[in-house]
Amino acid sequence: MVDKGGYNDFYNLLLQAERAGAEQFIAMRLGSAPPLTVIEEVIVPALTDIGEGWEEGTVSLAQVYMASRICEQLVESLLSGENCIAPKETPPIAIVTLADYHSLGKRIVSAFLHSHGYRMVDFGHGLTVEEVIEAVKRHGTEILLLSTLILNSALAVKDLVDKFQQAHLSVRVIVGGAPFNLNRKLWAYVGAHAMATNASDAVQVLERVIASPDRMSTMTPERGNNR
Ligand code: B12
Repeated sequence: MVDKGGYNDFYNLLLQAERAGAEQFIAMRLGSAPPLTVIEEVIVPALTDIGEGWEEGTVSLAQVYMASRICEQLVESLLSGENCIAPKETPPIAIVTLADYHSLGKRIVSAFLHSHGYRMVDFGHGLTVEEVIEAVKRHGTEILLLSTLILNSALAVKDLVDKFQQAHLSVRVIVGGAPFNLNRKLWAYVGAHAMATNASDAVQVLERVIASPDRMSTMTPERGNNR
């Protein structure tokens, strides 16, 4: 059997659509770790593995769908009680899922940042390049966090960045999501300023992007994950 660290049982409960069991598993984990850690160390890797199973043909789309529904509700309930520190002074920040409907990553990243004092406008998910540009103009966004889970959506970031330049909009773009995690050079190829591999890294990367308007030469050098 594949070693799924501490979340093997949770992974199996998701595949069997055992909502009550999954909730119980998470409740037990909360006894020893805070909600955001449980999300990053249990829920995100279990869903990622389910996605890999789907790609390999061992998991059905119905199982992916049920697993994601259960996780969405778990994430919402875990995040609802999350404490947050006082808002920080920042340039206007926004977050959006470009051109696809995988919304869970965006939800988690925005909750992590919120709990660290970063406030941002959520443009929603499934927006086109043109809709994002309109929203950026309307809100005067200076830092845009873009989540994409489908490769085509990740490639559309290049078009978006080009159009920002053509429209003389000075927007710093931070990207994240499966295509960028799979190909560690993609963020630079699409013209983003930076990327982060997960929600905890997003906090650190956002801090650095706010502090320095220049494009990052590596993504999160402290962790040495610029493969
Ligand atoms: C759950 C899921 C779904 C759910 C989505 C439910 C929802 N409300 O989000 C459902 C079943 C609806 C779905 C549908 C589809 N899916 Co889907 N899905 C997944 C799956 C299994 C998990 C995604 C997920 O929620 N993970 C948990 C979240 C929390 O993790 P995350 O999004 O990666 O986010 C973390 C980091 O990436 C990062 N991050 C994310 N965003 C951002 C943004 C910023 C700024 C930063 C800094 C960081 C950051 O931080 C997050 C927290 O750590 C992935 C597999 C995978 N490897 O990702 C496939 C996957 C993304 N899906 C895929 C596909 C193909 C589809 C469909 C096209 C399938 C179909 N034939 O219909 C549709 C498309 C729907 C659409 N148009 O958008 C493919 C994409 C492949 C590709 N090369 O493009 C994947 C990779 C599966 C696979 N291996 O083939 N899917």
